[in-house]
Parts: sequence; structure tokens; C-alpha cells
Amino acid sequence: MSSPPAPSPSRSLGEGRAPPDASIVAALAGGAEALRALPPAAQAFVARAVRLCRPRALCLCRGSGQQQSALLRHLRDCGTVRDLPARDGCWLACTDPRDVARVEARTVLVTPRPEDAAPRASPAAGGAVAHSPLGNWMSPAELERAIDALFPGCMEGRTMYVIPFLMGPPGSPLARAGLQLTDSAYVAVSMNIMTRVGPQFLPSAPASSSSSSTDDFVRCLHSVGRPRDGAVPVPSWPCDPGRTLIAHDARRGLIVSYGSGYGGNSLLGKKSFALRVAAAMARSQGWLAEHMLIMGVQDPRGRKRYLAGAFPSACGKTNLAMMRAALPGYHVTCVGDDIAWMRFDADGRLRAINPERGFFGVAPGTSEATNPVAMATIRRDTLFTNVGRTSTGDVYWQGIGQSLPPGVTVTSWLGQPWAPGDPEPCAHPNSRFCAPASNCPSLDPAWEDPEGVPIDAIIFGGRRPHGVPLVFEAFSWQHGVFLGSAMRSEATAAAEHKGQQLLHDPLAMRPFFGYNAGQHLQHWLDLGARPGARLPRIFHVNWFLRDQSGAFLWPGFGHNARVLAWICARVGGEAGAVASPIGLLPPEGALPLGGLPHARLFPVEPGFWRRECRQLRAFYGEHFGSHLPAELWRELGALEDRLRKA
Ligand code: SAT
Ligand code: MN
Repeated sequence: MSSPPAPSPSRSLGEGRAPPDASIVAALAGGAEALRALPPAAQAFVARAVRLCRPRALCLCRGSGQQQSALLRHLRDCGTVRDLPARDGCWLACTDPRDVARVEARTVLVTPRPEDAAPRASPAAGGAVAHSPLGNWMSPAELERAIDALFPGCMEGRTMYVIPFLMGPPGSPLARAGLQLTDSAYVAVSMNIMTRVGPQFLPSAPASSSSSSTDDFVRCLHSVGRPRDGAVPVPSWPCDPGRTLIAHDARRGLIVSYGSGYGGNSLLGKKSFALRVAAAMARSQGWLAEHMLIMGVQDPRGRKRYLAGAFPSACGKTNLAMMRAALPGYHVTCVGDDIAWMRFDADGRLRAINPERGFFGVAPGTSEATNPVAMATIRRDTLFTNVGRTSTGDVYWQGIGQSLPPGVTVTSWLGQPWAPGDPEPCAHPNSRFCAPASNCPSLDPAWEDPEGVPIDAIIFGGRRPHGVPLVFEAFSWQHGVFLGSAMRSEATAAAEHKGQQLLHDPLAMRPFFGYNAGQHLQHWLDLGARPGARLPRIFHVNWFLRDQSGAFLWPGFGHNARVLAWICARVGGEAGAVASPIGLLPPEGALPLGGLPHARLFPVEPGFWRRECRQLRAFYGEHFGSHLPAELWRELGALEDRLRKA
């Protein structure tokens, strides 16, 4: 008789409360101290990960400024970051050029059945992985196999950073804890900017003895990886791009990421937890986790409204959230620029928190003209990645809006000498700044209110060069959800896609859905049907209309305040609207257009919209099929009817 197979090293990575093999951990440099500070369930997770990944040492992250400085000095000594003497407390990291953006093709949701992950994720016969535009699926057994192939010994010779963190303001009913283990000090430093870090944020005991292991904190295991052939062409930025995997098992509250140290692939509090896993939690707990900015708009009479806005990555969410209104008497404040967690309160109002504590914004194009508030936010204590560096120790990128002083030279993100006019940009198109929210001069006073801010309007938008008006309002919540489901935008540099293709991006969540996108839309519809819900109005905006020569029609940026003013007036019942087949439009003269003809900014061309309907019908059919809520098929049919009569 053959002996039973040895237990897989990954088996039950996320489960169990008792710390097994605590002695292994305690034997590591820093191990005993790291363990003692953590509740038993967290100790168990660390111990299992240590046994699997075999790091040389453990370092517990406490969220202190002192530790942050020590980590940055360590990163400097490793050549991962350089200081930027022109800016207080600022640093520049340059990555392996193969590790520069989210890797959507290798990002998966782990569920027993493929249809729980994405509407049309159908694996090839007997397969354990399936790809679809609305999400990729992996079976739990395949995840175990992948962990066994990727993680054993992956941290050998490295330190494992133990990062307890909180998403959301302390004390908020919406805040949730996580524990990320990573072998990247860069990730530890970034997490300390983007989230609230410290062992005090981990719940000390599970809510009840019957609670599952997902109730206390989300377990996040991350390694930059170790290529099989041992080749690390950029020793200061180890990664394993050929085998990258970012896997989410929301049922187990487990996120496993291997091979990339960049952005959303590795800062697991952000897209992985705050969007994908949180969306799955939100579905069962009756709230929403969405890819949305949150902003306050105060009008000249001092009345304040809060808006949430969903736009695909790199469509100007940060610019909008930090806008300086170019409209007299209006004042805009920022609650968050990327993610909103929202729930209805006892009075039926939708309230939103920003689960993050920092901004991870696109650098190129950020300037005093486009986003002066961001420029102020990144003056100090900011970690830049993949931007250019000047000989005076400052940052530089395309569209920074400042010419180089005489004699000042630039080194590109690739470490090459660079001069204005060179064909390649000095900063990678997806280069980023990572800055604490507290640096932001327009930060809303209520940004850390545990109850969240009351949301009066929801805005959907994308980059649409033609056909889609500057702003229009949905007829109803259902119609608004339909508008969200129908969102499309030009591809951006935030992921690996190439070219100027128009991508369908429902709710701006396409790469971030945490469960079947059809069920996510159904969850929106269900929340809207809740008795007593005082629903926000829903709008669609498009700042990106172009004329025949390809130039933008609308000045955008601070001038978008004119559109926000109309939205706030609609919310307050003070502005009229004109019905059209696609929704409610501002009447001519309702918002100042700076001399631009109304008809060009508010095109409602039946031919364009009929084409749009045909493409949407094809997209719905091909990618949602029977998983699309019946209400949304009905909304599409109703739009087609209205256009027929137009
Ligand atoms: O790299 S991130 O996913 O964090 C940024 C983005 O895509 O918006
Ligand atoms: Mn984003």
C-alpha cells in the first residue's frame, strides 16, 4: 500500500485560529515579537505563510513614521528608491520595465462554480481556469495547485513584512481589517501611505465562536516572486512576470498575489480587497463597494452636497475629486479619489466612506493647470514610481507643465538620459504618485466621519470622443443602473491593454468585479427597491467630446464645476430638464457653456444611439447572457423604443 500523499503546503492557508508551528516563526529574526503583538487568528495565518514561503526574517509594521523612514532608508540601500532632495520626504522608485501596470489577464476570482465569478466564464472542457471580459475564474483546487507551484520557498533570503491594516475610518461600521504579508518593503511603505497600519486595527477576537474565518480580517499573501530560472534582470525590483497571479477567494476572505510588486497587483488593500473582496462582502451584507470618487460641492449659498462618481482607471477621477472649481462661489472638497464603500443608514440615506488613506494617482498630465491640488498634495512625503528624475533631485513627467531650467537634465524612468522632444516619454504612462490624503489641501472636513458622508448624486462617465453628451440625468434609479451597465471608455494605460479601443466597462468595475457582474447589477437594483431608501439621482457625464480636428470641445477640469452645479441644482429641485430619448438634458442656458454651441455639447443623434444600442445588445448577449437582470434588458428595449419614435 502506498503511503498517503504529504499534505500540500498551501492547504488551509486561510483557515484555522490556533498558531501552528509558532516555534518556526519565533526562530526567525523579529519573529517572536511580531507574533506576540497579533491576535491568535493572525498568528496562525503568519505561521502558515512562514512555513510555506520560508522568509529569513519577520518585520511587524506598526504604522509609525520612524519605521517608515527606516524602511525607506533600507529601500535606498537596496537601490529600489532614490531620494528627491527637491521635495521634503519624497522618494522615487523605478520598477523592472516588465512590471508597470495591473495584469488583468492573470487576475482571477476563485469560486466553486465559474458562473459565481463571471457571467460567461466557461472553462474549456474540464478546465480549472476560464477567462472572460467581465472576470476570470479559477477553481479552488487550481488555486491550491498554483500556490503549491509558486509559493514554496518564494521568500527565501528575504524579510516577510507583516502588515495589519484597516480600510476605512477607525470606528466606522463600514471599516474592515486586513492582514497583508509581503516580501516587498516597497509594498510595506506604500501600504503605510494608502491604508491605516498597525496591530491595533486587527480585531482581537472573532465576533462569535460560530463566525467564519472571513469575519475578522481579510488575509492577504503577497510575494514579488522568484523566477524559476533565477534570472532577476533588475535586482532592485525582483518580480516574476511570466508567472504572475492575483487570486481572490472571497468566501475564505483570502487574497493571494504572486510575481508583481506594482500598484493594484501588490497593494492588496486597494483593488483586491476594497473592490473585489469587499464587493462580495457587500453583497451579502447589503452595502456597496464601488470604483468611485467621493466629493463635496458647496454652492454660493453655502449648501453642501456630496457626489460619488464612477469612471474607469485613468479617466480623471483624481482630477475631478481634487478640482478647484472655475465657477464663482462654488467650493469642491475631496473625500476620496478611487473607491467608495456605501450603505443606507437608518434614515434611508446612502452614506459613503473612503476606505483608503492616500492617493495612488497617475503622474503624467498632472500639472498646476490640470490639478493644482494634487500638485500641492505631492510636495512632500510622497513615493513616486516610474517618473523621470531631474539633476536637481525633483520629479518630471510629460504634461507636468513646467519647462526645465537651463542646465537641468532629466533621467528617464528607465534610467536613461532624456531630453524634451525625445520620442519616448520620460515617465511611464502609468507612472504614479502615492501620497497621504492628509497632504491634500481640499480634503473634506468629514472625510474620516465614521458614519460616512450622505450621497445625493451618483455620476457615471467615461472617455467618449463622440456622440455622448456632456451631461444627462437618468429617468429613475433603474434607468441609472442601466446607464452604469452601459458605460464604455477608451482603453487607458492603467492595465496592459494597448491602443485606443472603446471598452465596455460596466460601473467602471470591469476589471474589479468581485463576483458575477450580472449579480452585481442585480444587487444595485435590489438596493434601489429597498423600502424607505432615499435614492441619490444618477447622472452620466462625458468631459471628453472631440471636434473634427480631434481637439477636446469642453475645457474640462475646474470648468466641470458648471456641470456639477447643474447636478446639485437638480438634486435641490431648482433646475429644470428636458426629456430626450436617452435621458434628461439641461435646457439651453441652464449651464454656462462659455460660448460653445449647446447642440455640440449635447448631441442626441438617434443614428448614433441606435448603433450604441445594437452594440450594447450584442455585449449584453455575448458577455452577460441570462445573467443580465431582466430590468436592464427592459431598459434597453425601452431606449430602443424611444429612439424608434425619435
Ligand atoms: O494599479 S491600480 O489598480 O492601483 C490603479 C488603477 O488601475 O486605478
Ligand atoms: Mn481606480
